[in-house]
Amino acid sequence: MAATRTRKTAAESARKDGSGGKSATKTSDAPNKTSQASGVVTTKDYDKDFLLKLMREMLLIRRFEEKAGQMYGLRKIGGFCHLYNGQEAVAVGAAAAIDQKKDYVLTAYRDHGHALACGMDPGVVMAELYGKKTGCSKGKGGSMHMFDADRHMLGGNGIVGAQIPVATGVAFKIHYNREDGVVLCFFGDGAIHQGSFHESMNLARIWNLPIIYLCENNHFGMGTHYGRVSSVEDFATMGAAYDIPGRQVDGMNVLAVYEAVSDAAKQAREEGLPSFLEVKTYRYKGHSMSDPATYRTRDELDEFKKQDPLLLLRADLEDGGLVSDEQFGTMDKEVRKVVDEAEKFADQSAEPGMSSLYEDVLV
Ligand SMILES: Cc1ncc(C[n+]2csc(CCOP(=O)(O)OP(=O)(O)O)c2C)c(N)n1
Ligand SMILES: [Mg+2]
Repeated sequence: MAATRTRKTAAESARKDGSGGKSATKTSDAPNKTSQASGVVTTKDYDKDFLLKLMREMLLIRRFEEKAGQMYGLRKIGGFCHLYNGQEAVAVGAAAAIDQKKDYVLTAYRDHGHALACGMDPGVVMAELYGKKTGCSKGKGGSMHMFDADRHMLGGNGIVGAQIPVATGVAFKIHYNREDGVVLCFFGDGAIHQGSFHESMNLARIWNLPIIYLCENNHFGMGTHYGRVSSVEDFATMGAAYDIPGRQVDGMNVLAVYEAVSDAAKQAREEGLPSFLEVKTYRYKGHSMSDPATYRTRDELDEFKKQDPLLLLRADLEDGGLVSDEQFGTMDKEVRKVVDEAEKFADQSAEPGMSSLYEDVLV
């Protein structure tokens, strides 16, 4: 077996700049203080086209989710549906840091944003929401099961934490075949206490697998605040139990996410080491379409919206003279058109035939 054990201590593994070590920032209900405008990470070191690409992708996800919510209300979409509004910077910043030709992405059920950030066609994603046969899972998976083998986007999982051991297996395949890839595994704060997460972290360190465990801490697992169900509030410390560097990241700042995932991917690719990122973000909508989110106050939501990832990046781009109000308006118009066309495509597509009920079913 190629899975040889070449262990390094956490100190040896930690990056020179310290980012591989845990950040001991105390978490709280207050929004993250580091904004794109005032924080460590700024737009000035980045290429304009790259920044505009990040902006457009976040905008596309926001407009797509708004449309999905609207169409759910009109009963065009049925079943489970979990929206990603507020978390756009996480999927976009992370996906921009990997190479999907050789790297892989796995995530949970709140997956529309990840699918779009991975470059999936908005029409195909919307058609899946509509349960149409032109959808990425032929209309039989729905909102929770976005999938695109060509783009190495291996889903979309409805069982909390189920993707974590699967992602670890994909990382083992890369390691075993001596490939150059890295696995980016997203999951929520509600998944962090699943045994499968802890078993996976342990195996990943014993075998030194090239995987990034990325916890999107959006503050809630259904209606429960993470602080009520976790013995530690700083999740980033959890990696230490498995000798895996942990780091806390501002998930409202797309560049902070991009940088953290770039570092982790480099470490995985060059040293074959796993890492763990706790990315602090906030979910604007309820858990799913039926949740009025009465377990939080309007004031709390409004506070987080003040550091909206799109507003912050836009403010930075405008401050730096990289984009004008008018240019932003043009981008928004173009993105809205893409989303309208995606909806039209989904609406006009055919339902899967009855005979397809038995296709792709493993018995
Ligand atoms: C194994 C398992 N237990 C319980 C559920 C029910 N459930 C669905 S979503 C959810 C909360 C998960 O929260 P989190 O991981 O933080 O993801 P988020 O919804 O915030 O994106 C739970 C408990 C489930 N789907 N699977
Ligand atoms: Mg959560």
